[in-house]
Amino acid sequence: MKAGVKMKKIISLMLAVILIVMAIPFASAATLGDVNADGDITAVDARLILQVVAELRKQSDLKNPAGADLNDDNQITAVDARIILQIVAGIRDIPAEPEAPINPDKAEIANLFNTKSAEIAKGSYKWEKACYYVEDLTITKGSLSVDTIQGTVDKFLGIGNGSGTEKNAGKYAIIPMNLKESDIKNVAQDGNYITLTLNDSINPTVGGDYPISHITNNIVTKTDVENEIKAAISSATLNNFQAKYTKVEIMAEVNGGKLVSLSIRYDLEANLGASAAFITVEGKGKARTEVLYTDFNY
Ligand SMILES: [Ca+2]
Ligand SMILES: [Ca+2]
Repeated sequence: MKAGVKMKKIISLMLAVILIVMAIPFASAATLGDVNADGDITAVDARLILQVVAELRKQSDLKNPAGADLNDDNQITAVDARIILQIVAGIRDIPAEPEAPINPDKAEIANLFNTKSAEIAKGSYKWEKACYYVEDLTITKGSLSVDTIQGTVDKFLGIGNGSGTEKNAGKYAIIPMNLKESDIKNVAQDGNYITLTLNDSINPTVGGDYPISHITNNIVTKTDVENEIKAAISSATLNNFQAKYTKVEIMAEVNGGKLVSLSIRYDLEANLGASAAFITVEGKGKARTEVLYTDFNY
């Protein structure tokens, strides 16, 4: 009898231990990456993260907001969505514990991007861009046809999607970068992925000494806008114009010392005032451009 009681005690103790052991990994594995908290990590979770990145959704609106930062760098970026897609594709394990982010040296990273962009600019590549309004162009004063101004502004901003090879990349072509340590606000590395954010640029020029000018030729200037507006309404003059480039981010995948992919994204906040005859128009808008470069042929 005594042996039986002892055995029962041992079995119940073992059961308790098993239950506790089972409960621990289950709780943590279910949270990271499963942002809609449906118990699975799927492409839906990646899409939700991208919506947060695109500001179409707030992180706090996610059922499991804490599960969105997969690389534990304290920010929600496209890198987190990509990690999910890699998990979904079976080429990456669910991170059991967030890895400590590496904060590489800014000067070193600037040098890496300058060297690598010069290499890939010489070869061939594929590019794909999306440009859309985050905040539509709004006319704050005046009554000149919004459609006319909108159409003109769309054109100079490059609103819409596009893709191709380096031969027709035009202003979206990769340029040998001229990044300086002082351009870089933040840099983070997650395995082969390096993400850096740059400081804002106000009224930059192509090839000028501005953070955005150091990474792309796709710069909108007052002259560009003036020419476009004059082409639409010949009597119009552009009285004032301000282009502010914010949220400038470069992300690259580096493997074996080579660049595998490169993505450049930024917001352009434009304020402009134009007049034609007796009409004065003031407006503002905010567009986001994302360009992804792949298939590098060195
Ligand atoms: Ca999910
Ligand atoms: Ca993150």
